[in-house]
Amino acid sequence: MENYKITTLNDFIILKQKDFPYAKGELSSLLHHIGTAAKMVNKKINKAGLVDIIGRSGEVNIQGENQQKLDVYADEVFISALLSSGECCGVATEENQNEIVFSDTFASKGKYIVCIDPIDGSSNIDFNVSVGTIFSIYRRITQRGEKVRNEDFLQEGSTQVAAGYIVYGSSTMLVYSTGYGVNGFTLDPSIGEFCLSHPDIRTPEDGSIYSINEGNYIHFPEGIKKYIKYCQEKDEESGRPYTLRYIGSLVSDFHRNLIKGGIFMYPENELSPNGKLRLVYECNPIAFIAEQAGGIASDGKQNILNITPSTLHQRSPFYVGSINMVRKTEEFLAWFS
Ligand code: P6P
Repeated sequence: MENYKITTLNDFIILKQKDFPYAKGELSSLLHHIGTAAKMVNKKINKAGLVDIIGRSGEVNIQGENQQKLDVYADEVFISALLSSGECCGVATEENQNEIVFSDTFASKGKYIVCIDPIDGSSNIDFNVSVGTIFSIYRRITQRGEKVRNEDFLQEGSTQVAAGYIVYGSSTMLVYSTGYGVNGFTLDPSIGEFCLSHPDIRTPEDGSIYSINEGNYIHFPEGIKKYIKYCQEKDEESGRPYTLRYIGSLVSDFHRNLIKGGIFMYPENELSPNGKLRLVYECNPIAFIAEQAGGIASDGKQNILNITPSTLHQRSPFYVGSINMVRKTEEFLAWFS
């Protein structure tokens, strides 16, 4: 008899919960609700060209960026799912200036807070380029039952309880870690379930892909200019020249490099002195996944996960992926700073 055994995301969450004798299912419930919200957003994205969900909402978000209709929809769906989980007492999202406090009695007893970029790369939606959702889960610092406060959302990335992303691409995948390795689930639309497709993802220590927006070359630090030339030199022993792959959607670029090996770079530059990517809800969750898979993430000088955020929307230079490639980049930045 053929083996039709599939492990759905919910099967896996419950299975793994058994590894934690003291787990009461709170984190499991939170992850389950994130999975449900992801399916709802996926449904809209899949019809993006057909229903009135692409294009600008006419609003501008707190980043001063034109809000896409999908940004607004996804923000509302994930916030609503997190509230209904009863395990989350507040959310920080890219679309809102301040953290959202869940003041209802039930939710205010939640043990966790979530930081999320509901749709990363949303400007790509209108051109059918893949986009993603990125999330990060922490235990709250404030007492359960109290109102969540700003400091609950400004914890060092190394204290994350879990992190993950959804990539809405040729297939829709949810990849997450609770600190015990990284696992990937592919959505099977025929049964509406995320099914385990990439168990125990490990990223190669070396890769031959570098991902960076070379259009900003003249604005990069000297060390990054030199590293890009290093990637392009011929050196058979180290497999150079490397291949440049850049989709312009963090989750898609990172996911490809996580599986194949490679480095994603968004440096500080003359136009954006601290880079473009947000520490709290983009860099930290991606860094957590990278490290859990055997990779590393740096701001060019230090491990991203060791930075204590000062503000919700602060940016950071970001170098993430195969450990030997990130370390080489740090060397070039040090040599040529
Ligand atoms: P640039 C998308 O807007 C995003 O936030 C990330 O998903 C992506 O990696 C980056 O910005 C692309 O930025 O400046 O190269 O277009």
